Amino acid sequence: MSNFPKDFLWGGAVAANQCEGAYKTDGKGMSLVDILPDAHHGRWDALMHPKEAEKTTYDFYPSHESIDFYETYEEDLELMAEMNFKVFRTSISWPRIFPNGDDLEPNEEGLKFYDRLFKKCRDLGMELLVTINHFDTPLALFDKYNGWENRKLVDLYLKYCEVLFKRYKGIVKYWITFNEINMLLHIPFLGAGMDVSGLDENDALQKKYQAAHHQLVASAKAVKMAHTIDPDCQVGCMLAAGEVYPNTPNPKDVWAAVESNREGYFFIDVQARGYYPNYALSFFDQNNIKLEMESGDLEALKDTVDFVSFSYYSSRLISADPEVSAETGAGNVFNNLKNPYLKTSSYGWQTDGLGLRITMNNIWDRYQKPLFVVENGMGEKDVLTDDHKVHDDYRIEYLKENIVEMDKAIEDGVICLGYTSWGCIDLISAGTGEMAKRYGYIYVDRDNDGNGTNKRYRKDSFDWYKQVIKNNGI
Ligand code: BGP
Repeated sequence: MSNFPKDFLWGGAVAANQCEGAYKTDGKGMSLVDILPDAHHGRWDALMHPKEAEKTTYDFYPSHESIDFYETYEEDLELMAEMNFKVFRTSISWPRIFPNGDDLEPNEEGLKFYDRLFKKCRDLGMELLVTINHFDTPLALFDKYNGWENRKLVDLYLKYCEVLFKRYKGIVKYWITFNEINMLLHIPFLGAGMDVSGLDENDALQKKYQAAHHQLVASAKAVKMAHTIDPDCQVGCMLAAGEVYPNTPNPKDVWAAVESNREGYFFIDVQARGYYPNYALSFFDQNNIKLEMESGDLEALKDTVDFVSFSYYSSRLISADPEVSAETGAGNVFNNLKNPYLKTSSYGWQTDGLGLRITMNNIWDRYQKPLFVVENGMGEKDVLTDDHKVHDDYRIEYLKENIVEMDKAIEDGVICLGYTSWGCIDLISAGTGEMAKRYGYIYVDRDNDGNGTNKRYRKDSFDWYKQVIKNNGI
């Protein structure tokens, strides 16, 4: 017996910009990520976290075609239904709906794509979990306003939300306002469509927290709007989670971990509790950060989310000692230390199933709102054999370890709505821009240079996950 409730939502997750391709089709405008190929020698490098820019290889970023999900979604969703998916997480591409971000009317052709996609999901018996903004703010809003630094984005985002909530009332049951909202502090270009390069640390912090305030207000107003338009839908926030452990029992390391954990929780504290936490107000004071607010903002923040969703790939490790911290390992954007107790993938990401249980318990204890694990998985360079098989036992092992610990977290008393593992079908990696870093149960025959048949093949993990869902987690 497992502890998963019988209506637990098993499924998988993708994001529009990493799988749809068709980047100019049917009136779509350019998004932040669509400029990557051109920007390799210019803008993009400047906008990345310097450490990330060094190690990434953006020679070819096939986001323009990606895996052509725009064309192949029917076949792909059927494969997901074959795995018994109860829910499918995707995002809506904002510039498909508002190509310039501030257009007067939405782009009907863009909406029609999501009409078809969502209908297919529902016909196959899958609920929809939809991220409203997943790293692809319209490029025009970056050029015109420097993204979320500008208050104007709040209204433009809400206009976009209103179109979605009205059109997909009764169709989309679960919404997420922003993908990994705390990433704004680490990758402000992707997270908030803004450039803070060249600024000193304090000015950059000021701008990032101002943008954060705008997103937090926009998110809270979106929650209220969604509930008014469709009282049956649920709206969540999303954290790039992963408990930060202290490197040693030295209280200085423990305190560094407390502060690092708070940096992420800051966003969710506001979205799930409805007000700025004291530690944040004090941090703003100490760093001379002055948030510009409009009257009514603090009141608006009181509309809190229905559930707390998060991505979890691994735990993190921190030291207060600058010399130790210099030896940062790889991982999901945050430069964390390598934990000697954990296994490491070829991409340097570590596996910590128990860390998922710890993270879930901590988030649950902090907010007492239902959780949703909306990203988890292992990115590896898979090999397609001559007979079109992929023996990804390493992925099965990773997922098994995480699912077993999620089961224990539920036994601990955590309420969790569902689990959508990341990149259920191979897609473009957000962090490396590669096709080769694969997370899927479904292999897509396309390489980093865009070569291949683009055919889909079931990996070993496909059959394994199908059984996991069938047996509700056993
Ligand atoms: C998360 C993003 C996803 C996804 C994932 C894996 O931060 O929300 O978009 O890509 O990380 O990261 P990567 O693609 O870099 O392996």
